[in-house]
Amino acid sequence: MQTEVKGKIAHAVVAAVQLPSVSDVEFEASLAELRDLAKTLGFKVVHTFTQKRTAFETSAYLGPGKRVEIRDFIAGSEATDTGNTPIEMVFVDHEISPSQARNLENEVGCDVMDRTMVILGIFHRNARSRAARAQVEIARLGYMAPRLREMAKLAGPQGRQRSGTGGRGAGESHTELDKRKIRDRIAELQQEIAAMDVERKTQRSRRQERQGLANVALVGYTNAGKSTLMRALTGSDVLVENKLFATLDTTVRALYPETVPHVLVSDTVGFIKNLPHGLVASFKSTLEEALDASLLLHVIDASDPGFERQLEVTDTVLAEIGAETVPRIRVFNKMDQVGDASAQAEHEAMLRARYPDCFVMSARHQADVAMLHQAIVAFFRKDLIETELFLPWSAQKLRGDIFSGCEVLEEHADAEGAFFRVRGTREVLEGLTAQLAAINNI
Ligand SMILES: Nc1nc2c(ncn2[C@@H]2O[C@H](COP(=O)(O)OP(=O)(O)OP(=O)(O)O)[C@@H](O)[C@H]2O)c(=O)[nH]1
Ligand SMILES: [Mg+2]
Repeated sequence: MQTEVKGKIAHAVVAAVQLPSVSDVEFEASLAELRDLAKTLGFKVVHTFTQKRTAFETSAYLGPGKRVEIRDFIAGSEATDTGNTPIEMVFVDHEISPSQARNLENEVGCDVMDRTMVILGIFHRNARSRAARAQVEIARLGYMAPRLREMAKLAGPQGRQRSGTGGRGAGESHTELDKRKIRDRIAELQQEIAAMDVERKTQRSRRQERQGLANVALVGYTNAGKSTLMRALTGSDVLVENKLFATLDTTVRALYPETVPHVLVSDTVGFIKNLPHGLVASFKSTLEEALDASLLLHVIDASDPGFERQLEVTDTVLAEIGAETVPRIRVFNKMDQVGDASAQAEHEAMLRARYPDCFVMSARHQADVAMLHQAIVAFFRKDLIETELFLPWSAQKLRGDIFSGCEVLEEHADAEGAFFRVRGTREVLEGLTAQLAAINNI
């Protein structure tokens, strides 16, 4: 996307209608988020236009007076003698129809992008892997498909006349053809994704087969600090950026320093309010990692004034994918950004009162990260049991499995074999006992 004009960052304005059902706080939070999204796309938002209406204006989303106001503002920015940077884009905080977008563009005299297009644009730009790219393309095609007919209608009265004659007019068949092409392409991409899913499931079950692996998934609103925590908890170098939707693929790493049981941490795609429907659907498979997890770390940016709304959005999406029953720890992050020490203490007290058992921390403080590490380990250790195993000399090949899957508390040997007192998960211990029984029966 062209966002640089003569070495300067492209300027833009935001415009939005406030419907009666939307509170001022909610409205302001949504606008602030749209400005962040615009920034992520590389624009500088220099002005915000708002308007209270009982409904969106049918032809061009905003009422006529507001349209003129924006047109004048944009025309003023283009006046060569002022040294101003011209406005390149109007961002609209709702999903609007193509005809509304076209009419608005014509009237204000610059390009218009709605919220859905902005999010799709960011996803498109940030998608790295084959799977993420295919998922984003499906969502983009899905966004375009229902708009083709309307776009054809906009082509003028001729197209309508032809299709009105009873037979299939040129305009109509063109739309149909494009629609079919889109359908075919979506089907093709879905097949690709299905194949990748099979691969991913195999990898996943292989991971689970490797004894005693426990899974934690980091979930939460975009920019909450999930990848930063992933880095801190696993010593890995996953992508961290002060941008929305920096992460689109799930990455999995082992908790470091290593623990018994071994814990795998996955980083997931961030959530946002009004995530375009196509994206929710396409990213479900990514989010399914969260379903497989035994523990969710729900990361929340405690320094964001709209954190409660973000928390609710995440809870809702998790419920939608059926993950509401997975145990979770709420992690309020970025506490270092919450004012001075007394403001931080006050905020922390409020959070602890409202969300019992939550974690309040900063990913930038090593001591906090170490405590979270401990809390994760404690969660998995509470299910550990102790038992004794006897390994005859003939079964020494299981020795490696014992050491990798359990914590060995004691070991001694005699002429027959080795005794172990071990601590591990029920599944691992049952697995080992079954293997030992099989060996002893041979
Ligand atoms: N001050 C402060 N900044 C933090 C903290 N944790 C993360 N950040 C910053 O917040 C920004 C976003 O962090 P990420 O880890 O990329 O966030 P994310 O949740 O993975 O975001 P998406 O991948 O977009 O969903 C980065 O600039 C981080 O450096 C924290 O505890 N304190
Ligand atoms: Mg991330």
